[in-house]
Amino acid sequence: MKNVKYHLLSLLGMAVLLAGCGNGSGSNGALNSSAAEKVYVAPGEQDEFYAFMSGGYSGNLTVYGLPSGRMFKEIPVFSQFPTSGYGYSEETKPMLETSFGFVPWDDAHHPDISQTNGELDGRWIFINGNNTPRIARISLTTFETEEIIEVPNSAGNHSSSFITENTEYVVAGTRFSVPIPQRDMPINEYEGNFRGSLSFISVDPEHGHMDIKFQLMMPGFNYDLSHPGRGDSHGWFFFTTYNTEEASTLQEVNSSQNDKDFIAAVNWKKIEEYVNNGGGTLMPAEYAHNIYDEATHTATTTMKKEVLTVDPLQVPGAVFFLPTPKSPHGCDVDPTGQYIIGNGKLSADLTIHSFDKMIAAIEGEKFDGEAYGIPILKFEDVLAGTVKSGGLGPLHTEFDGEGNAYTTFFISSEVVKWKLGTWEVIDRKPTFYSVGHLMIPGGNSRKPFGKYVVAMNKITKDRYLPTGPEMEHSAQIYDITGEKMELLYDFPTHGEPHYAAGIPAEMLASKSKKIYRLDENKHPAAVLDPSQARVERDGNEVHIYMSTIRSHFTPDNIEGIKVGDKVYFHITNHEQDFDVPHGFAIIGQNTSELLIMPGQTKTSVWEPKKVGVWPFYCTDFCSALHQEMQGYVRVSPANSNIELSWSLGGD
Ligand code: K7E
Ligand code: CUA
Repeated sequence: MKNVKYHLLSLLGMAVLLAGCGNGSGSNGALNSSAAEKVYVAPGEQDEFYAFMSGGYSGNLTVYGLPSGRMFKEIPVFSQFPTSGYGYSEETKPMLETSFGFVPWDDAHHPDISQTNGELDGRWIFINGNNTPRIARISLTTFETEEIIEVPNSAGNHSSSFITENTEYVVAGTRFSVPIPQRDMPINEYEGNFRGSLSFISVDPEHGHMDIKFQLMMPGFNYDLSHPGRGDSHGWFFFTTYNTEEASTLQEVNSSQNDKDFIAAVNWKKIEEYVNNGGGTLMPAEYAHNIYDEATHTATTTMKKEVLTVDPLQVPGAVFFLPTPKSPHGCDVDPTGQYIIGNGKLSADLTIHSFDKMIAAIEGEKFDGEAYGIPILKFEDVLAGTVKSGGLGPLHTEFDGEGNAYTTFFISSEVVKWKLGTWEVIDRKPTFYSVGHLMIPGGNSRKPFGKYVVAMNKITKDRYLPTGPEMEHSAQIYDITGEKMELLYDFPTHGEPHYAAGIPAEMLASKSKKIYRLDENKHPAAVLDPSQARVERDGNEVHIYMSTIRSHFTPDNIEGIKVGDKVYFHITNHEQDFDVPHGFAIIGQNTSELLIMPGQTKTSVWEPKKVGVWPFYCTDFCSALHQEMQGYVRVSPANSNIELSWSLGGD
């Protein structure tokens, strides 16, 4: 048995080698012209779908069009982004505050679009920060990050961020179990002492604001991925686990000992009821809650002090374990909510559990022992079927809404299409190479839109012109309208996309915001009329209240600044036309430029270190006279007595 496991592990390692063996030179090498037509979006025409791809280690979210594969935007979420000044401007710095201080980076994995009745509603998209556990909410009107909540008692926030059928909760599970509360203890005392928290974060239906409703304190396994129940299984949430061995060293081997780990089935409705009736224990915890206010264009941080925890043993009938083979990774639920698919990443087969059978087994109290007091259901009692795939290393599954499922295989580098209910394999197509997640627009909802599947590959190698040792990852789009999948196109993606979420363009395009209205600007330092532009000194701090419009800054020349001052440029963009931002940069600035949208106010801090006359300028080519959009700051010695003065345009 052990030999088999080692064999599988070495196969996992071999994927990299396989990828180099040119298994790409086969059937899909030459595309026919009909494939080209299917992805061709003529100049001036628009794509059919938006695709939001997680940025992985970029910490951000990228927006693409399908089928063209054109990248439209990178939305900064967990990482500072000099392109717009996100995380550098005074207004947005609070978005990156945590209980560990300012953390300007994260590893973002799983975007998920808000739902109503199990269907995409296009209001918000959520994404997890894996490393310093956080969940972000991004507006699908402004395409800006509006809120980030830190998740305490979590470490490796990976089985996140997936949402329930009516966006009641965005769910965040810990990948790594840790001591809770955190404390100084020997690592080799992990077993029985570490715990895994599963956080249910409520989402206000009106403004989307998040709040941790409760954290379920589970045994010290690794909670890898999760998905909500839907339809009949609405009210349940499913999490894959691995390292049920609770190994704390050389996990590569030691976490692969058990033939089966679990899918944890959590009846969150039951726990919600328990909590609403006063159940649970408040425990001290420190975590940041950051909210961006669109009216003031400013984010604020609130440090929260406690969190409600729930011991699963206190809520009988709320949590069960479903044995699932081979260190499962993906945990996917089909559009009807009946089937829960566990992809054992060291396996060739897929395990599909039946929700109805699970309920029957629970009602019949047919258990196969327990783990830390949580009942384990019998594998045979909950098994709906097995897909004998013939592939190796299944990771993730999506659905087309026509009764078919599509599963990625990392080791054998392919997407396999199979039928729900009969479990027969219908088609398989190679990917180039080593595919992780895949995405069908709406494929994680009751109503998938079908049409395309996008495979997100981990290894690019020979697909594009080489760019040194580092290459962008490669996505591939397949037409899935026929019985057989057809590879249409490759396109590079930014960072490492893990999951993605797609939505029909028509659901977002018409409501996409074009400008911020100047008359609605509530920023305390906004200059709503150029006549209010001014410079004020307060000790060593100088505040410059500035406005911009094509093609000048008001004021443009400023004197009386001294070395050692801290100079705040509060800049309001007076444009009220779509797509006319102005930029701002000044020599020696230790932050990034700002990109200020029409009607918006942003602030940059500059600490002049050298005497001289220093220019600033607009960084965005905004008009024929953009190159004239500039000004100067005269910086005098610290002991100078030059008075503050500025010019408003007329000399
Ligand atoms: Cu890359 Cu969903 Cu983080 Cu699998 S995860 S690939
Ligand atoms: Cu404003 Cu260039």
